[in-house]
Amino acid sequence: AVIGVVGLGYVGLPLAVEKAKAGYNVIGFDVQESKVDEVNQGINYIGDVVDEELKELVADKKLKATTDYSFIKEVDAVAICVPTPLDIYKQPNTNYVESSAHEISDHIHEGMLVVLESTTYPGTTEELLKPILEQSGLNCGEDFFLAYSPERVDPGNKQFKTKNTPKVVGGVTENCTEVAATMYENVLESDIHQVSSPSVAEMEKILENTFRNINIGLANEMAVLCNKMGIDVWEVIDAAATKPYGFMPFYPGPGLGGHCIPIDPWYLTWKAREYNYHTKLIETAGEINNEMPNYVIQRIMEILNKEEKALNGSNILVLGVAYKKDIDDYRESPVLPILEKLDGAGAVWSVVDPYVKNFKYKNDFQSPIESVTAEMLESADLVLIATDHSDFNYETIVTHSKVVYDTRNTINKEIKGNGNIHSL
Ligand code: SAJ
Repeated sequence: AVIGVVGLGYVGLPLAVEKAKAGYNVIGFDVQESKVDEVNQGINYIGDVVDEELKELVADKKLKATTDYSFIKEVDAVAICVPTPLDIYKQPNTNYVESSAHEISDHIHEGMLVVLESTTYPGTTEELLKPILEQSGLNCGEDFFLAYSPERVDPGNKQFKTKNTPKVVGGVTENCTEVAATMYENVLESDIHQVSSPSVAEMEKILENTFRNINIGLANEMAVLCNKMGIDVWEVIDAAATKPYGFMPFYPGPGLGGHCIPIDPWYLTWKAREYNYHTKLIETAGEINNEMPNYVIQRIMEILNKEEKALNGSNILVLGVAYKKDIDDYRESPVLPILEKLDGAGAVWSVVDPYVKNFKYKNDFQSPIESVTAEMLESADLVLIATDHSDFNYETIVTHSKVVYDTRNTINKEIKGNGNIHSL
């Protein structure tokens, strides 16, 4: 059988590789020529995909990529794995989903299975996708099958990958669910959990990520309060985590990054308005998380004041710009607003990141310094640990820095500084 994957990013490329490894012939579709070319040369641009596997699958003609969506007519099943971002008004932008649906609708044929994997508001599959696909004249549930199955890719997670992470599947009709579940059973080793509709599957994904967003917001609120009360919030969380049931630790940080957790809850907030419902908890957690960059700047000012220095004119060495440790993705990274606020306060900053090769800052690109040196540490008025990459040598950092502001609690207790380490 031939399977199509539309969107060759963090979700689509690993999925395409797994489907090819399961024995399907896979055609990957992407609008970006560069991604298509790299896949066809066996070059993987996603850390989680193993180079050799991709090379082999491409060489064996099990996997190819194209920008020509007319090849959709050759596939028996197609998974849509395109971005679902927010626009500047925090409104859902489903343009990529819609344009993919129109391409598929132009080339859909009898018996085809279409699965939407992108995280989106409940109702997208049945209200948005289904009508576009039925413009082909084919009927959903009879002539073609349509389901929603959320992706659960955790970039950088060594234990849970596409292949062994349980999958939820909800079809428009019973047989849509069956057909979609069967396809995933042939591709994945993990449990395939069937639900009664696409809306249930869409909503459960939003619940997963909103759960994280809100609990991180709670951790951040605790951090701000504990700082005022002179209580070590990290010690508090570790103590709470000794509870063996009913508690799960989340940690405070400089803010919420990534292309999912800060974004997905707002898809629900937007849809809830259609039902005259105000998602107060989601919005409050969002305000708390979005306030963290300001909190970081305020703490930096406090710490510099103790050294009788103003932030204005100070040299700030920022360690890490990626939105979380040991990955190269800086989308929505809280470090970006932190840099803007440092600029606004007249500070001089430079960024070190061993993973992120360059990042878009205001209207141009910045290239982070690959690795940190003793000289850089010594010449900084304050060293900000923004991303707790494993590659940083925290011993060296503490030894050579005048002042360290560790927003990730990475410096473990063994590394005794000269009292120059400040926590979030
Ligand atoms: N963060 C905190 N405190 C925490 C956990 C995370 O501040 O306790 C921050 C991180 O630094 C990061 C952001 O939140 O900036 C998001 O981190 P994340 O760990 O949720 O990672 P993502 O966004 O790469 O991937 C998540 C997946 N991660 C986990 O469940 C651990 C999962 O929720 C989804 O599969 C994925 O989003 C998605 O694509 O929806």
